[in-house]
Amino acid sequence: MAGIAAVFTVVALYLASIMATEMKQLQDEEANLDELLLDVIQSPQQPVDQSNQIQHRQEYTGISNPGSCHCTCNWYCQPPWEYGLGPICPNYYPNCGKPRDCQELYQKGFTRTGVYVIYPDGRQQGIYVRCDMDTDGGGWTFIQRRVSGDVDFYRNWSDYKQGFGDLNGNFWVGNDNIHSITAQGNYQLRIDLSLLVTNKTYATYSSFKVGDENSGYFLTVGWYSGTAGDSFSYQSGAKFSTKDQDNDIYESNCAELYKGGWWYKSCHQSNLNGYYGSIAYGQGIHWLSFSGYYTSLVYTDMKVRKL
Ligand SMILES: *[C@@H]1O[C@H](CO)[C@@H](O)[C@H](O)[C@H]1NC(C)=O
Ligand SMILES: *[C@@H]1O[C@H](CO)[C@@H](O)[C@H](O)[C@H]1NC(C)=O
Ligand SMILES: [Ca+2]
Repeated sequence: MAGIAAVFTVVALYLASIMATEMKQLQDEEANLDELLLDVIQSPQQPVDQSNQIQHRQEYTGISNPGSCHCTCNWYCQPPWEYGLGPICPNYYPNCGKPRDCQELYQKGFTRTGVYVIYPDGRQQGIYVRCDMDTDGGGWTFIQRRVSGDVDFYRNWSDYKQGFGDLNGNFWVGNDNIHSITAQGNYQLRIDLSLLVTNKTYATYSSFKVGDENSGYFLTVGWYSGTAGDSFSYQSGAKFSTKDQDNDIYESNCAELYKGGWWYKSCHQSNLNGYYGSIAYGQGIHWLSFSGYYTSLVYTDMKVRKL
């Protein structure tokens, strides 16, 4: 009996010593990482490759989502603050302090409507977008806007994929970007429309998602409310089409017939990327329940916000 007890004691002591060594190692690593973090905060300009440490730290603290921000540095107060560009943390946590949409900017105190940089879907490279910080509580990321006929919207697939136009005027933010933004959670869509400068209306959809390019930027939209009437639910379940890529379910090419790029089916009840000012049947900027098919809207915008 005594022999067995002695064996147990020896084994227990051995295990305890291994655990103590491991604890010591972990503590040392933690100290090193804290020093490293201090280093980064104190010398933000140094272009040091710390990808190994980043990975280690993320495993160590259980942070697996690079979009989640667990960094304590106050990047938002650093210039150039207008664009939400943070100079301090990015070397350490690649996406720390990088807003994923306009709502995150709004929540950090950027309450002025205008142009900002966001980093949707864990991207390292930011994109410029326009944020509406005024309408219905603010925090909206614009995906489309028409204010005049200055920008041609009768464009090809690759233009619609990448986006085009002028963020202070008329633009399409790009189908890849719309996909990236709406893939981050449950997004609602708000569409504001004007027929005349004095005749405004709007539509909201509590669910809006656009698939990736392989899906043809497949549209899933639903649950209308508002004052404009519902002229967008009809397009749900459609792929995107352009003059050079006919993905609609009509015998000819809707994008060619109606002069835009859109989620055409057979073909449309709304044509917000149509030809500015056109009074030809179906070719103008239409929202069927508000404008009909012969009057072109003078203003439209489409914007999204996470629910
Ligand atoms: C698409 O249109 C742009 C001009 O808007 C042009 O530069 C580009 O070559 C076109 N791409 C294709 C694949 O036709
Ligand atoms: C606004 O446009 C709608 C749809 O055409 C029309 O029914 C309504 O009378 C207009 N309102 C004003 C104030 O012009
Ligand atoms: Ca077709």
